[in-house]
Amino acid sequence: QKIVAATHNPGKAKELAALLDGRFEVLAAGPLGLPEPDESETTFVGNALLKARHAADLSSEVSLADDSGMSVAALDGAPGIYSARWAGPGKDFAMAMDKVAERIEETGSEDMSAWFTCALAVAWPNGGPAVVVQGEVHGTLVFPPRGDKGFGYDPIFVPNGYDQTFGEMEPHQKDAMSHRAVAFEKLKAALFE
Ligand code: ITT
Repeated sequence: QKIVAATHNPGKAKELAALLDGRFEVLAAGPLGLPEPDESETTFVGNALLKARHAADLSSEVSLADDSGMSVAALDGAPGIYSARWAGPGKDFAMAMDKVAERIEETGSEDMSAWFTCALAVAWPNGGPAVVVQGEVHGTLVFPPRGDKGFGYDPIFVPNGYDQTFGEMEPHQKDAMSHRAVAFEKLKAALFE
């Protein structure tokens, strides 16, 4: 069975392929030449559904999309669905992580709690109902950033119960308990149980 991974983010594509664990032939959106849709929805679930539907319609293959982001308690949940956009067109996450630190400092809050959210959506090319699920992982932010094994905001996020940031963990450790892994378990339950 083929599946289109409807993402243009290589960090995500790698984690999704690891979670799918060879059970599907994964076709990547980039090499397929699928354009990136405008993420016009206001929730993770809405944007995941939009991206999965868009890829399924264009590729005529079953498509899996991921919409995700990091939310900071002291910033009332920002950057949230705007996590990618905080890094700008140059995808500068060092700058985005600095911005998170600065914004928290401006609030005067000492609350460093944050969480990652991942919505995963699967859509079929015939336009049937899509399936969507959402997973979260909670943790604490640390500055300066630590580790270069992950992507995005991984170097500033320490999941609860661990000492290392997502950026310091081995990929298999992150893949065992991340927001993406939690969502993936729910997706399997929704599709196959
Ligand atoms: P696609 O829409 O093509 O999938 P994107 O990077 O634009 O790629 P999103 O709109 O879902 O994807 O933005 C999610 C951003 O949130 C992403 O760019 C990361 O910076 C951040 N993010 C999501 N999951 C993450 C993770 O596991 N670790 C670190 N940062 C993550």
